[in-house]
Amino acid sequence: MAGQNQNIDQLSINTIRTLSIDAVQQANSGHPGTPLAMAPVAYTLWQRFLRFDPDDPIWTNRDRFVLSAGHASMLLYSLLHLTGVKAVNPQYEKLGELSVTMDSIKHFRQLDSKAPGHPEYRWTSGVETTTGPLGQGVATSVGMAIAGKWMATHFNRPDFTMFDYNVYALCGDGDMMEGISSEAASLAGHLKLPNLCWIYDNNHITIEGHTELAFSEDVATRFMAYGWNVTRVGDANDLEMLERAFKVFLNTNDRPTLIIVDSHIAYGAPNKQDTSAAHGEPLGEEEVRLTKRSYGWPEDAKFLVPDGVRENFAQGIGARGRAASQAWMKKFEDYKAKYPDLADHIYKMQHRELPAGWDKGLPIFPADPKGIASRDSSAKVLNVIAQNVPWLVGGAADLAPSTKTRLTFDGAGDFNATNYGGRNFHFGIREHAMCAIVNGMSLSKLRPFGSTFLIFSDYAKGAIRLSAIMEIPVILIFTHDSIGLGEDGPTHQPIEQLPALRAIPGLITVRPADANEVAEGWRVIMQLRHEPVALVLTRQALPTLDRTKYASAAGIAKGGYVLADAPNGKPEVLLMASGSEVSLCVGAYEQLKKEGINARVISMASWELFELQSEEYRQNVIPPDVRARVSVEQASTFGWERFTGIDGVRLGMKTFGASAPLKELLKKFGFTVDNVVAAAKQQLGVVRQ
Ligand SMILES: Cc1ncc(C[n+]2csc(CCOP(=O)(O)OP(=O)(O)O)c2C)c(N)n1
Ligand SMILES: [Mg+2]
Repeated sequence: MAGQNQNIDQLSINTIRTLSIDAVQQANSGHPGTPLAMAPVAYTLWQRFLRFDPDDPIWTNRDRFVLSAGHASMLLYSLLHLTGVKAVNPQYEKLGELSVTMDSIKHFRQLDSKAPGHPEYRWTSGVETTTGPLGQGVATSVGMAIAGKWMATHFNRPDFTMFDYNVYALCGDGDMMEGISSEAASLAGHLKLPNLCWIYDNNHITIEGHTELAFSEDVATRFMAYGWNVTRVGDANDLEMLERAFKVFLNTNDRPTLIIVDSHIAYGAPNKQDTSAAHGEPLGEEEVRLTKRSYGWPEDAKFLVPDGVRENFAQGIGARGRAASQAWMKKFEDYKAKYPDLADHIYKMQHRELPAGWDKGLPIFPADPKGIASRDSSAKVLNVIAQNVPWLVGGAADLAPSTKTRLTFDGAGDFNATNYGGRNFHFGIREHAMCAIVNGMSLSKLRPFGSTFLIFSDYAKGAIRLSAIMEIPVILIFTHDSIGLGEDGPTHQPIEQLPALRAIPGLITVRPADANEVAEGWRVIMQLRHEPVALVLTRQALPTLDRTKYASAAGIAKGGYVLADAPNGKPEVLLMASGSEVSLCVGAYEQLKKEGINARVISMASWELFELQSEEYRQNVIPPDVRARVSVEQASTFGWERFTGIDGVRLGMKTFGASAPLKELLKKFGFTVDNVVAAAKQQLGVVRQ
């Protein structure tokens, strides 16, 4: 029987290892090497340090563990299973059953298993964030650490430490090579986040072979330069040295800690250890047998959990986690009595609810032909809502003066190493890390926003699509949304970015046409609980439409709505646009009206919200029998066919833009009332023939 001559630590570690390789072997797919090597590291952390209650994996003040090396997912599933982590449903209800059952492990990487190829937040309880694209996990962990510090500053009171959790991320060579980890580590060091610990699996192996092929920098020196505390463990199997390293982290109160652990990928596999072959393919039946033999494990046993292993975890992380979470719950009762408002806010945040009066004082903008840029109207609205919602926080990647996302009211303050309660964040020129960090902040239940120019959404795409996969309500504010930005020219003028964002499943794009659509758009955005948003705004002024003459901006809640209609309600031609081009359509509508042509203007601010509406509503807005259709948008026309039909006209950008004043660009690229009128007439001609 396994374990007769192994102490319980070793037995538990080898259980993690053998479960992992058995699952990979059964799936005939996956990554066995790193779970074998890192099992002692993860074990030491979970069993001896992590304050995490397996019965309550969403306990607010739990320590977070992020497996940034997402390919080593079986390491995490083995831990979730053996520690008995319970499932929680999307309504935050604890279900009593295991998050990862043995059956899930036996069905690793199979349809509907709670043990998918890479760890997926929302799908498997206990997974703190979705990882797999290397670098995302570590960058996201910085957002979790930031949120921990912000919440501690905002909510803790003398005698009431409601927030003091730590964030641990396990990463590998791939994470270290990805640029996003450098962005994130640089900011974490600058912010001196003492609650953040990265563990670097320094195994010198990636897919193509030895890291000598492409990676020779001195990681320790690099992190010291970032201002991190760096410590080393020379042998991943040395539990006492690992314990010492975690204590160093816990005793370091003025900066983040990097623990560099030297390890051997596929430790114990006689023919695969230290080779890249152990990274991405199953060991093979024979090698699995030999590996088990090297551990003193029964060679033919599969998915074996020896007696005493579950009990060991229950006595370690289980007992410590439960005691900590129950003490917290008890303290929270007293806190509630003493600070009912703060306690109410903690509860609401955790459930992604809004505080009472969150939309109080939302501005209404009077009609104004000169108008206001949507970035400016958004600034006004954001600053009202942020005063009502204390945990609405965020910032920009060094562009706040341009994106107008600064919170300017009294007491908003700046988040920095000497003020973890500030609400304005300076992410620096690090768009990709910014979006991963806001993901981490959102996963910790702040309501974060990040902003930059729309063009640079490309730099952040890897993190943005994870917001959507995870279904978390981050708010991304993208300004300078078209050639309308003018002189900065083609490098700064977005063309394909809007369609690219619209192509991300689950991401809601909102491109308001005027100031009142901005205000109503924010009203919709704030109420989203599981959808990320890209709010797309202009640099240039947009006329504020006269809403006594045209339909109410509240229509934006439905994504697309009839803004101006044919007097008899029977349009001959549909003019559709989003954002800055809506007023162009209104101009064309007025001109067509004078000529006796019945047009309808549709503001299509959010394709995704529009598509959520009933078929009846959508057909009321876009009547199927009205075939004369024109779309206008200062972007690639890609995708507008869905609204215009293939026989409609799509006015848009077929090339990159140019550097010139806005007026000249509009003429050069054809965004004029005359062109919209001509397109409408051409459409009517085509249909009438
Ligand atoms: C952004 C990104 N690029 C590429 C990959 C594909 N990939 C998965 S694992 C891996 C190698 C990772 O090496 P390392 O981090 O050292 O992990 P180890 O093999 O040591 O476990 C690569 C290239 C990925 N998952 N994410
Ligand atoms: Mg490696």
